[in-house]
Order: sequence, then C-alpha cells, then structure tokens
Amino acid sequence: MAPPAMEALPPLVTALYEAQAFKFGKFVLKSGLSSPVYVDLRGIVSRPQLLKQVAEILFETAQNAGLSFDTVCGVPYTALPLATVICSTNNIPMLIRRKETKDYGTKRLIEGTINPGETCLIIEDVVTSGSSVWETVEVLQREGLKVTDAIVLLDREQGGKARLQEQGIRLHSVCTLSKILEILEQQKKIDTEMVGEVKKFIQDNIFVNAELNGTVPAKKPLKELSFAMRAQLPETHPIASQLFRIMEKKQTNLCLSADVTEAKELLHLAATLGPIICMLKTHVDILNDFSMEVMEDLKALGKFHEFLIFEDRKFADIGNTVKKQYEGGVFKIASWANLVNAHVVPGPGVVKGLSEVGTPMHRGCLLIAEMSSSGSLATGDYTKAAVKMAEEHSEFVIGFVSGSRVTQKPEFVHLTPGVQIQSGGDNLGQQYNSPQEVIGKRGSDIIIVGRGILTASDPLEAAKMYRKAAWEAYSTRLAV
Ligand code: 5BU
Repeated sequence: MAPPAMEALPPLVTALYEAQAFKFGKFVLKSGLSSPVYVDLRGIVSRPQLLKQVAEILFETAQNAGLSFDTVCGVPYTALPLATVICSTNNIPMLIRRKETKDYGTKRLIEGTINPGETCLIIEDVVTSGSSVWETVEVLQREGLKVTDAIVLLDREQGGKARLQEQGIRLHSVCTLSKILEILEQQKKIDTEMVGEVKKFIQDNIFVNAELNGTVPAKKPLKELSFAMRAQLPETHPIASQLFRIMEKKQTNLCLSADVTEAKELLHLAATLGPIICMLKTHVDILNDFSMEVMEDLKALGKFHEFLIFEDRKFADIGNTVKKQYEGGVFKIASWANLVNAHVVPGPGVVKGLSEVGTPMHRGCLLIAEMSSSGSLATGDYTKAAVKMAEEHSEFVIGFVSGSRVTQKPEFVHLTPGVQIQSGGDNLGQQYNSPQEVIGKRGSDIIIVGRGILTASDPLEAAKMYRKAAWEAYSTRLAV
C-alpha cells in the first residue's frame, strides 16, 4: 500500500512546527539523555483543526495498512484526544486505559466495554523506545483483547519499532523523525548542521534492549542526573526545582534537623549553619517558647541564606483533619514551612487534604516511604504504595523521606534521616548510616542530620564535615 497522503505531510509538519510540537536546541530527557530535539504534541488539543488533521492521517494510515479492528485505545495521555476524535468521527467504540487504578470502587484499568477476543488498535503520538505503547498493550492483552498493531504519528527511529516487533506488535508510523527533518530543512526552518546533530543523536541512542519495560538505551547506561539537570526537567515540581537549584548553587545536600527546644537556639543555628545547608528541618511542637514571630524570623533567615524550611510534622489523619492541622491551630504550619511530610497509612485522603491547603500556597510535601527506626513497618508493599501515591499526587508531592532511593523517577527527591558518621544508633530505636552509605550506595539525595551536629562540641565544624561527606558521595556517584 502507498504511504498515507504523502502530499498532506509537509503542510501538516509545518502546522505542527508552528504549534511548537518540535523544538530544537538542548533538552534533558526523562532518561537522562541530553537531546537536540524535543517532540511534544500535548499542545495540539488547543488547536482543534490540527487535532482533527492528525487524527485523520492516523486513521488513514490504519486503513492503508488494511487493518481491521473492533476498538481503538490511545496511549495515555497525549493520544487520548486523538483516539477520541478518530472514534467519534468513524463510529468506532473506544477504550480508555487508566494510568492509575482508582483507589476505591471497581479498580478498573480499562474504561469502556471489553469483549474478550476482539481486536484493539493502539494509537500513539510519538514512539521512542516503544515502552509506553507496550505498557498499554500489556494491559489490554491481560483483559483478553487481541492487540497486534499500533499507529503512531511520529517514529523517532530509536529502536521502538524493532522492539515492539519482537513482542508481536507491528508499528505503523505516519512519518519518521528523519522525514520531519527533511521537510523542515527544505522549508528552511532548520539548518543542515541541526539536521546532522539530530541524526547523530538518533544513531547514538538506539534502544535495542529486548526488555520493553526498561527504557535504557543499550549503548549507554542510564546516566545519573545532576541536581542542576533535575531542576530543569519538565516533570519536576517547582519547589523541587528550587531545592535542586539551591543545592547546586550552595554545593550542599545537607538538611539540618534542628531539634532544639528554645527559639533562640533555633534561630542561632539557622543563622550560623544557614550558609551551608539546603534545608532546615523543624519539629515545631518541641519548642518551649514558640511564637509566630520566631517563625517569621526563621523564614527571613531561610530567604537570606537560601534554605528551605521543612516541618517534620508527619501528618497521619483523614484529609479533613490534616487540612486544619496544617493550616490553622497554634502553629499555622502552612504559613511558614515550604515542606511538610505525611504518612501514607490513611490512604490518599491525607495528601488530598494537605494539598488543598498547600498547593495554592506553593508548598510541597514529602511522603514517608521508609523510616530509620528499628522494626519500622514502612517496608515492601507499604513503600511501593507510598511511591504510587506520590506519582498520583505530583502536583503537591515532591519526593520521599526514605532510607534509600525508592523510585528511579528523577523528578522526585529523596531525603534520609538516621545519619551519623559513626554507624550505630540510640537507645530508643534510631539507627544510623554514614553519608557515604546513604548518598553513595543507597542513592538518596539529601542527608538529614540532627544529633550528629547538635551534640558536637562545634556544631558548625561538624555540619561542614557532614556537608563535605554528603557532597563528595554525590559527586562520586555522578562521575561513575
Ligand atoms: P538524629 O538526631 O539525627 O537522630 O535526628 C533525626 C531526625 O529525623 C529527628 O528529628 C527525627 O524525628 C527525624 N526522623 C527520623 O529520625 N527517622 C525517620 O524515619 C523520620 C524522621 Br520520617
């Protein structure tokens, strides 16, 4: 069969270019690679005419390939509106794949009527490694549907087609990245040098790994991203970006756990250690002389020395209650703390409640995925549930308090308490690991240190030592 409406392609590419679907320059991809091209079709929903045109050409490609199918499913999220337009225009029943299972009710992964044995066609906007298409295929196949073909607008030619073929999925693309480069070069929208740069990038970054659930290009191992790069990722929460930038600028991944009982002492620590920490953690309810003025002074010091304030409140009640605890009461935590944390034991309501207060105030939240204390129950499936909850509430959750890296997603930050140079613990269950172990081996980002600094004869010198150890462990990790 002839490729679909080849004459329709150049004007479509022009329209997509004008809609900023292709950007050329230097971009950090989620995988950690630095790419000279960024393709993002999310914006087409704001241009109904273009959305319709893309949907039409996708459908034409399916027809030209002689495919027959009973239902259509778009890979979430960008391809969802495309699948909707295709189905409503051509009277085809549609299926929607949920990225997250609902935490109540039926727990369906697919919405729509599933008739096992029927054939479902996959629609996708861009294919790189093929992993996103494969994730959707797997879910549909588990429901008893036959899935053999996927239509994609743009194949980045980085191995996705071959990897899907290995799994029995034929990928039909409307066009390839090379074709787009050719058209844009002809139209003088990009120069020959850029075309060469993009082509080289594609060749150097082919995904040949047969394991479709991993997205690691075979030629290059997954590169550890610097804090500076993580600050720039489109998925990174603004508070996490701010934190990563502070860490990079001040060269510190030390959080002081300022567990003192007098306000004067708290402010003195903030003033003297402020220049070398990225964050100061409080337990406001242990202060004997709390006042809002003290917190205003602390806030001013945070602004001046550039550190974030994290109230280690460990919210753990139903949404309606934590909302009040966060916003009001004596402490009015939301008014001065950039970050708070929460246990996941109540379920997502705790995050939703906190988020209603915190999100409009540009605050962030850390979920407690693991604890440093001996015999902690926050392990295994509990930890996994915390990660899932964070992913589902990334408008407010910026990362975790945990003993190790609990997710590979670079937009999330990991903070680890239970840190001292000497391993060991206290007589109430606290367990300590060294900065090198926590940052270098377990892959966390920030060490939280309390008594290791507070009980030292010279807290400033001790803090300098912890900062140096943690930063060196991070730098070594980056260099590998
Ligand atoms: P330490 O003095 O460095 O042991 O203090 C550790 C701080 O971190 C202290 O404020 C604890 O309340 C806090 N913490 C912890 O130790 N372990 C955890 O799992 C969590 C918080 Br969550």
